[in-house]
Amino acid sequence: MIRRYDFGIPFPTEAVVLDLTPNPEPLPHFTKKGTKLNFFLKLERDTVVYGLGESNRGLNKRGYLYESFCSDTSTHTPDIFSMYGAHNFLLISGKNTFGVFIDCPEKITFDIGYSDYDDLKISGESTDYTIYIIEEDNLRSIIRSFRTLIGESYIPPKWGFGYQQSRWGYSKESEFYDIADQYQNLDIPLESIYMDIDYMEAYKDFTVDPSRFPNFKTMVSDLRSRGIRLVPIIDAGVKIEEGYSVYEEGVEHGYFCEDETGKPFVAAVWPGRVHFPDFINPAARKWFGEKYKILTDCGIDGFWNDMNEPAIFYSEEGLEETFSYLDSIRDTNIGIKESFGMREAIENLSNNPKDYDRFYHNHNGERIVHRKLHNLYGYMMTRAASEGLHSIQEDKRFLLFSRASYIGMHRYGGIWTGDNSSWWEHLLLNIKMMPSLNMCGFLYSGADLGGFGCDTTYDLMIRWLQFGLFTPLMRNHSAISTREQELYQFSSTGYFSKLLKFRYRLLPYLYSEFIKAVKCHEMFFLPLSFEYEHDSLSRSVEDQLLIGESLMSAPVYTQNAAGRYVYLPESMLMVKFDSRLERTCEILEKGHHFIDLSLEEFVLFIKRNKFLMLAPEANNTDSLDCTSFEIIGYSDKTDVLSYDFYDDDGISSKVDLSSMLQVQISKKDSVWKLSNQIPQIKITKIDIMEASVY
Ligand code: MIG
Repeated sequence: MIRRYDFGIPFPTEAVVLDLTPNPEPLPHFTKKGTKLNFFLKLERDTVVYGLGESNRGLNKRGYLYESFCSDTSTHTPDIFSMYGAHNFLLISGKNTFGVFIDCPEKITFDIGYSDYDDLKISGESTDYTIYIIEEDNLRSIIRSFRTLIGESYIPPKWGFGYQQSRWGYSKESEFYDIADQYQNLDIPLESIYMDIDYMEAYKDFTVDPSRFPNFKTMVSDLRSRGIRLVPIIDAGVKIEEGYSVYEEGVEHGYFCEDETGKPFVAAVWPGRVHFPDFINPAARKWFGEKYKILTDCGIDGFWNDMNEPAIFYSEEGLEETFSYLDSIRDTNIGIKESFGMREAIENLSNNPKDYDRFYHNHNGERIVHRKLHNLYGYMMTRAASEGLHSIQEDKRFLLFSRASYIGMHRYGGIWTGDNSSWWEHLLLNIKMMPSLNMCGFLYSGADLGGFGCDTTYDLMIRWLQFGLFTPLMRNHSAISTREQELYQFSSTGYFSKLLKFRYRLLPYLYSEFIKAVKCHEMFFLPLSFEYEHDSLSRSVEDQLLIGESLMSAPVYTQNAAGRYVYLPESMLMVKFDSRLERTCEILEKGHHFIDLSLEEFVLFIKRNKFLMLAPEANNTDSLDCTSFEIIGYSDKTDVLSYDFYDDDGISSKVDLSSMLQVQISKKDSVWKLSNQIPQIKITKIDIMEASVY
C-alpha cells in the first residue's frame, strides 16, 4: 500500500508516475515539528535503515548524516555528507517496517542516528513537498511497490553491458586507434572507448575539434567496423562565444537560466564563462535534446552527461567577492587569519551554495530560484537528452547515463558513481552502493573501475574487475595525470584477457536478469537480508550480494588478502575460478567459511536449485553468441530445474518479457538433459552438482 501526503504546494518533479490522491490524515510513523520539513522517528537498537541510493558509507545507513544535495564532490572520504545524486528514499526495517520517499527538490538532511543514535531526523528548509509511505509484507515487496510508484527503469542497449575503456585526456584521433589496436593485439575484449572533454573544440558542447579529429565520421565507422563504439561526454554549461550556434540560439530564445536582472546567468566551468541551459523549461529541454543529433549523425549512439549538479568553478559574483577580499588584505601584515582567509576565499569560489541563490528557472512563466529546484538539474538534463534521442530515432535504444540525478531520472538513463579514487575502500563502497541504487530505480550503473583519482595498482585493478564482472556498467575510467590504467598498461595482461572474456560468458545471464528486474520492478543486486529476511545474520552482511535469481557474489576487496570469509544463509554451490578461468565446484553448507582466493582467483556462488547459463567467450557483443550455452547448477534433492531466460536483439526500444524462454533441465537415468525443445537455443553441456553426492 502506498499513501501520499502533500505539504504546501509541491513542485511537479515528475519523480512518480502514479497519480495518487493525497491523504488528508497526518503522516503516520513520524512526529512533525514546526512548519518546515522536519520529521522525527525513534529507532530501536536493531532497526536497520536502508536506502538513499548514491550516498556514502554502508548499506545500513544507521549512524551517520547524509545530505541530499547534488554535489560535485571530488574526494569521497568517509566524512562527506553528499554526493552527485539526491535519492530521498529510506527503507526502515525494524519493529515497524516501511518505505518513505520525500519528493522535494531542495536540500534535505537525513540524520540517521548521528546526533543521537536512537533518533532519525529528516529536515530541510522547504515547506512544499510530498511524502509517500509504502507498507507491504516484506522488504522486497516494499521495493517493488516503490518502484511501481516511480516507474520503469531505463534499459540500455545490450552493448552497454560490454567492457568499456575510458580516461580523461584522450585528445586526438591516433590515441583512439591506438587503444583499439592495443586491446585487439593483446586479444583483450573491448566494447567501447569514451571521449572525455578533450574531444571538443574549446570544451564547446556538440563540437568535435577538427584539428585533432579531421576525419571524425570515418573514425567512428572504422572503429565501429572493428566492434568498438565511441561514447562522448556532454557537459551542462554552454560556452559564451559569439558565432557558436548553441550559445547564440540559447540566448535568442531565452533558453538559459537567468540572473536577478533577467540576463543569462554567467558561471564558469571548463570552457571558461558559460550559461546554463534551463532544463526546467520544456522548450529548452527540447532544444538541447535535439542537439545530440549533431553527434548521432556522425554514427554515435551513446553519451554520458557530466557536471550537471551543476558544478560551478566560479560565478562573477563569487569572483568579485574573492578579489575584493584579497584587495582588502593586500597591504596588511598577512597573518594566520588572512592566510587561511585567502585559501578559503579561493576554495569557496567553486561549488559555492551561494551561487545557487543567484540564478533562476522559468517554470511556465514563473521565476523560481535555482536553490529550490537544485536536485532536479541533472535529472532534467538527462531527460532532455533521452527525449531528444527518442525523437531522433524512436525505435532504437541509446546508451545514456549521467553524473547528477534525482529519483525519476532512472526512467531516462543510468548513472555512474563519479570521481572515486584508486583506493581499496572505494571498491568496498562500490559493492555497498549498488543495492541502494537499485532500490531507487537506478539499475544501469557502475563505478569507475580501477578508481578515478590517484594511482591504481595491478592488484586493485584485478580485484575491482572481479567485482565489476557483475556490474551492468563495466567501465574502466581514470583522471588525467594519474597512472595510466588501460589494461595493456600493466606488465602482465593475460589474466585480464581471460577475465573479460568471462564477462561475455556471463553477459546473457546479466542481461536477462537486468531486463527482468526492470520489468518486474525487482533489484538486480539484492542484499542477503532481502532474500533471507528471517535469517538474522544476513542483516549485517554488506559485502556479499545476490545477483539476479541464481547468483551470489563475494568479492575480495582488501589488498594482499589470501581470501575472505563468506557467510552462507543456506547451502550453495561454490564455483571458484583460477587464473586460467578454469573452475572447481563444491557444495558448501549454511554458515561461515573461509575461502582461499589468491590474486588471480575469484569465486561466485550458485543458489540451491538454481543454475547459470554461460555463453561462449567473446571479445565484444557483436561477436557474442547468445544461442549456445553451457549450464552449471546446484540441485538439492530435485530432478527438475528451470530458468526463465530473456534475450532480444539488444537494440530496439520495444522490450517485453513475452519472448522469455523457460529453460528446463531434468535428470533421467542419472543424466541431466534439456527437457523441453527450445529451437532458439542450444545447450552444449550440463554440469549439475547434487547435494546428495556431497
Ligand atoms: O571536473 O571531464 O566525473 O568522470 O573525467 C572534472 C573530466 C570533470 C568529472 C567527471 C569525470 C571526468 C571529468 N569531469
